[in-house]
Amino acid sequence: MTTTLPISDELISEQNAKISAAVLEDYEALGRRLKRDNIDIDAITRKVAGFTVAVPSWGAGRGGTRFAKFPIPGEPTNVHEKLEDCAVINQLCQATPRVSPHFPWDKVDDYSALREEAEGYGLGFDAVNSNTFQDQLGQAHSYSTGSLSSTDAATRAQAVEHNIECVEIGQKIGSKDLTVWVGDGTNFPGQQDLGRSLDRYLEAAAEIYSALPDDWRMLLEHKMFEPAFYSSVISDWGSSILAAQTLGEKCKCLVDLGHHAPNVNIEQIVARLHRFGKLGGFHFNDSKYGDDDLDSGSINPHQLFLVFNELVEAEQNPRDGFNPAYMIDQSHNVTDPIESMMCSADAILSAYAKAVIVDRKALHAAQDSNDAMLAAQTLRSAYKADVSPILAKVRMDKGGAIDMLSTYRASGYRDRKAQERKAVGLGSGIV
Ligand SMILES: [Mn+2]
Repeated sequence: MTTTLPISDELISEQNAKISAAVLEDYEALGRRLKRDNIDIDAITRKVAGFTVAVPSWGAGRGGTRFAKFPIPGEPTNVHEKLEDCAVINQLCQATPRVSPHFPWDKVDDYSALREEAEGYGLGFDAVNSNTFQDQLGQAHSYSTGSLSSTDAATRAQAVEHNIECVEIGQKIGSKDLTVWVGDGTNFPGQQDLGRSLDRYLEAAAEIYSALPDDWRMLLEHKMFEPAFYSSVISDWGSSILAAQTLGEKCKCLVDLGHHAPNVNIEQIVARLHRFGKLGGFHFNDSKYGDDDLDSGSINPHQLFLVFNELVEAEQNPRDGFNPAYMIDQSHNVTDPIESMMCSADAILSAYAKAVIVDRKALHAAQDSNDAMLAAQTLRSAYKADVSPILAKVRMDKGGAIDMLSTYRASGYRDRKAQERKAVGLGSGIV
């Protein structure tokens, strides 16, 4: 199949030509600055060029809140259009070559055709996401009583069956991970027995686990609250790691930045999960108050850097293997989702690059000699570095856009799609 990318290469080159000399100038200046600290900028650039993060198929549409969704003209209305938008993101940012699908939202009749369609855009598929947090039309049993932990055996069986179907679909499209997030929980003290509901969850999850192919992983995503507001069955990393350890080797934990109480030390959770070989995935987003699903790095870029500091520490000193599935998981309520995901990929790569230039030897030495200030300043020095010339050069070298936003806007892509695509209906958003 020949590759047809949505944005013309000529436009990208034309836009890049206006600023490529400035990028190279800034890159050289940064190279000289890093060299004084014995850091080889080209080595950092190679690491950044190798870093990728998946985008969620549903992120290509405008999300929404529990209150409203405000669609934009030209928004994707099916998985094919979502793939096309994801292709734009990857073409311009050159860091998001995989799409994480969601079922049943992305169901089609022919999955090998879907895989080929994605490959035509230079895209592959990442973790498959199941959905047992909402009822689908014609579904036999309602998830109003929960899914994997429901008190109703038939509902649990239906949830298990759906997850196994997701694995089967995933095998056809080249995925290797199943991400399981359930909204199961309670709104009233005493509504459910907190111990027995976890028993039911573990028993049902074990059935999914036993259907996993050998080279697959099951990623458990915890979330403190919402939709359940008193208790959630897999509410925190403690419940998640205990469940993952109970289920077995192929079961890992997935950390979503927004799924914790405010001020929780998420970087420490990352380090803990890695310590026990259970860090399987990470969902990037940002938040101010709760599970806000705001754009990565838009509120607290320093926290993102500290998380990456632990991820890079784990990458360089893997204990029991280290191969986390990285994905952007955001809801775009007031922006064009393509713009949001390109800028988020940039924020994520920037945090990664800063974490890579941390002088780890100096950091470990300061830690071992209990020099708190020097340790903190070692991190701070990397955080303060403006790594944008590295990111811009990586994009330029890979054929992406130096200035993603202006190139995307100059392409008129969304306006074209507004003419071609049917309008999206109103409705409430996604969680
Ligand atoms: Mn998530």
